[in-house]
Amino acid sequence: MNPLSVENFREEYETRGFKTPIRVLSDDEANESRGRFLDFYASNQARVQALPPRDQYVVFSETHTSLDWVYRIGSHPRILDAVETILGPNLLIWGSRWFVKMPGDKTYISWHQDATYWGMHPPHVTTAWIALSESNPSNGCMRVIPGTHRGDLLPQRETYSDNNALSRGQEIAVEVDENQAVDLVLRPGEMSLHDIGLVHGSNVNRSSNPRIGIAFRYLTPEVVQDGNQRSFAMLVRGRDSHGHFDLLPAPHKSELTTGDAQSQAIQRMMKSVMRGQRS
Ligand SMILES: O=C(O)CCC(=O)C(=O)O
Repeated sequence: MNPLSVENFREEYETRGFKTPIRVLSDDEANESRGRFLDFYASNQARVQALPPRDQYVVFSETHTSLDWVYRIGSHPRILDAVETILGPNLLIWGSRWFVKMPGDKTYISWHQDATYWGMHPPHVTTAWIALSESNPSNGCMRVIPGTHRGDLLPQRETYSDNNALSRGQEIAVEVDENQAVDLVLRPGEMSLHDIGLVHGSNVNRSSNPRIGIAFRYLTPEVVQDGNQRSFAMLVRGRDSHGHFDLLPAPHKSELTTGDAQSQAIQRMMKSVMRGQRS
């Protein structure tokens, strides 16, 4: 990107709280990753279908810590270039989560702000949501309320609703003006970036096409997370001279095995859910 485009990119993100669409994967890369995801989904389908959407994070979270092909998506140079434009040259992946809505699923995601639960200071955190299928209003694309990252955090309540893909069914407890909502329509291989404070959510998939995407949470090494327990992260660009997170190595396996890094990562994540910091 030339310096003027970098400036415009950052200005748009800072003003609206998001930037979209950004082409990051080629068609071949997106097809290959979707194929790998569908194999992963098929081998975990029984487990996924036995769980309400609220609990499916145990299968869909933190796979970048144990699956090499997921790690390759999160460390893709074009994704990191865009994230670097927002956060600067030193980048950690703190978490990842597949957000999947197959046709017929009742899964939705209530309006929420990530910052309420993650306890990150300073809030130098952005999410890259990468589409591996079409993502549009009919199959329940992500929706955002522009500019909401700039105000105070809104009150949220926990509903523990089964069909809400957030682990505690957390939702904003005041009225959200849906007339302001923007649909983040993405083609396979495109992504959006959103700020940790932005109000966002998504509706049920009412189409006959799957909606498949993965969200990576990036932060800068100076960020500190509230709480006594150290969290983990992966350094994907630059260096970490702060040491606030336990750094995990890149994975080398293409399939999950019992006792691997993902299980440990999820155990830690569940502890932070219990203390109220994770979605
Ligand atoms: O996938 C969605 O519709 C919502 C994703 C989300 O809540 C997030 O990435 O923080």
